[in-house]
Amino acid sequence: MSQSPLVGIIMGSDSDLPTMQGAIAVCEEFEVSFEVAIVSAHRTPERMVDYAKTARDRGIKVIIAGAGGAAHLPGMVASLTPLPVIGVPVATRNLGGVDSLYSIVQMPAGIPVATVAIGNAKNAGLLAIQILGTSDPQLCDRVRQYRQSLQEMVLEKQAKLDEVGYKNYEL
Ligand code: RP5
Repeated sequence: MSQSPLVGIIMGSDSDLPTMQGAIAVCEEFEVSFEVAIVSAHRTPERMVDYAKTARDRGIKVIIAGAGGAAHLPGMVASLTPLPVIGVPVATRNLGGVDSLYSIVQMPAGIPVATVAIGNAKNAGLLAIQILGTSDPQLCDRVRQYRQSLQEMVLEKQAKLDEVGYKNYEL
């Protein structure tokens, strides 16, 4: 996007990218500028420090950080910047992402990371939009419209359920 990015979407590895597409898709849908970067807490620690320390001055308002396993990226970035950080626990092969979730969610008092469900980068994207919406009424209105569309979707499903009955309902 040409406008300077408002949302920083970072991840520990390119293997996290499929998971993080959920956040990317939300930013695209809401037409919010964003950047995507691989920033590993363990493999590129100095790059992580540089990214976190310069993010605010570069105009970033919210950081979404995805990581798996010993998922230190969101917490370390949160400790290095006053910007809000949303952590996405990436599912892992051996422990299913519970390792990632615990690593991200159990932050010590004083350094919060807003943690979404395992693999739920979509919610991270939506929360980032809502944070930006606190100072952007138009964006806030679009969040309300989005919520309205969720309601309509459920009501349409109910209408279909009423019509065909639960035995014949196909997902
Ligand atoms: C973490 O290690 C990354 O966030 C990723 O989820 C996990 C595995 O990374 P790769 O070995 O696939 O590069 O740092």
